[in-house]
Amino acid sequence: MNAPMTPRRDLYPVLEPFRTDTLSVSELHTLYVEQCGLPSGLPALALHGGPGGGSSPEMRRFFDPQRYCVTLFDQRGCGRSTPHAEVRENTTWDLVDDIERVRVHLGVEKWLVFGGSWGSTLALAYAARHPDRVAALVLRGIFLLTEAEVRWFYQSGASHVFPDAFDRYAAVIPASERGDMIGAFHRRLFSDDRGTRIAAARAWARWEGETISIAGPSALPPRFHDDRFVEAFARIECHYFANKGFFPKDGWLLDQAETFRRIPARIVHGRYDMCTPFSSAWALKRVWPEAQLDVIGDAGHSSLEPGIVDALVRATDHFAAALRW
Ligand code: STX
Repeated sequence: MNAPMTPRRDLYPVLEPFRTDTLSVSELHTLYVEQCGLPSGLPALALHGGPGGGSSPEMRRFFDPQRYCVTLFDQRGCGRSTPHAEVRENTTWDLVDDIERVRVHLGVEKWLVFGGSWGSTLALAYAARHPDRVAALVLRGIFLLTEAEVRWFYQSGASHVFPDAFDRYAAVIPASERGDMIGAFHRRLFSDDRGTRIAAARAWARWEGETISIAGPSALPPRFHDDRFVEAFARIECHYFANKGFFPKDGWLLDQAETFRRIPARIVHGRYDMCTPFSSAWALKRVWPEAQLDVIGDAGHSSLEPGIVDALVRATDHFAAALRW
C-alpha cells in the first residue's frame, strides 16, 4: 500500500498590518510600507512581482504571524505608492536602494527576503548588492530578466501553449509591428492618448493574468480587471523589460552567485510555469548547489497554486526554526 500523502499546508489566516507608513524616497516618489505579524518577531521582507504588481494581502499569509515580523511595501509607481504608474526614477537600482531606505527606517539589521517572480529578481539583485543584510532567501518563480525569458513570454514561447490567450494579447498590435512586441507595447503604454494606453495595458495584463495558473485562462485574478492596477503593472513591467532590467549585461544575476551563495536559500518553482519558465530556476541551482530547489510538479506560476503555497509556507517555517526564532 502507498504511504498516506502528507496534507498540503495552507496559507496562514488573514491578517491586518499592525503598522502602516509612508516613506518619501526621492523628490518624486513616496512608498507605502506596512508591517504585520509579531512586532518582536524574526524580520522578513516580502517583495511583490511585476515589477508594478503592488503588494497583495495574501503575501502576509506566507509567514507564521506568531514568529515573524513581516514588512511589505509597494515598489515605486504601484499599489499605494505615489505617483501612480510613474516610470521616471524607477529602475532596479532605485528599488534596491529603497529596500535599504525601508530597512534603515524600520531599524532592521538583517532580514529574511521573500520574493516571487520579479520579487525573486529584485531579491537576488538586493542580495548581490547587500549580502550581509540578508539572513535567508525564499524565492519562487525564478525570473532572471534575461532576454531569453522576456522573449519566451512576450514574443514567442508561451504563445505556443496559450495561443488563444496570446491572440487576445496580440490583437491590440498591428501585424506589421508584431516582430517586436515589447517595442510595440511600449509605444502604446506611453502614448499621450489615454484610450490607446488603457487598451494596451488591459491586453498586456490580461495575457499575464490568463497564463499565471495551471488552471488556465479562467483563473484570471480579480485585480486584473481593475484599470488602475492594470495601468501601473503594464507600464512599469514594459519599462523594465524595454530597459533589460537595468542590468549591466544579459544574465548578470547568475554571474553574481559567488556574492550571494553563502546565504541560506530555498527556491520553489512550478514545473508548468509559463510566465517564468523552470529553466531559470535550474540555471540558478546549477551555479548555487547549496540552495534547496523544490520543483512543484502540478503548478504554474502563481504563488497561490496549492503546491507552491505548501512549499513556501514550509520554507518560511523552516527558516523561523533554523534562525532560532
Ligand atoms: N512578470 C512576472 C511577475 O513578476 C514577468 C508577475 N506576474 N504577475 C504578477 O507578478 C502579479 C501577480 C504580482 C501581478
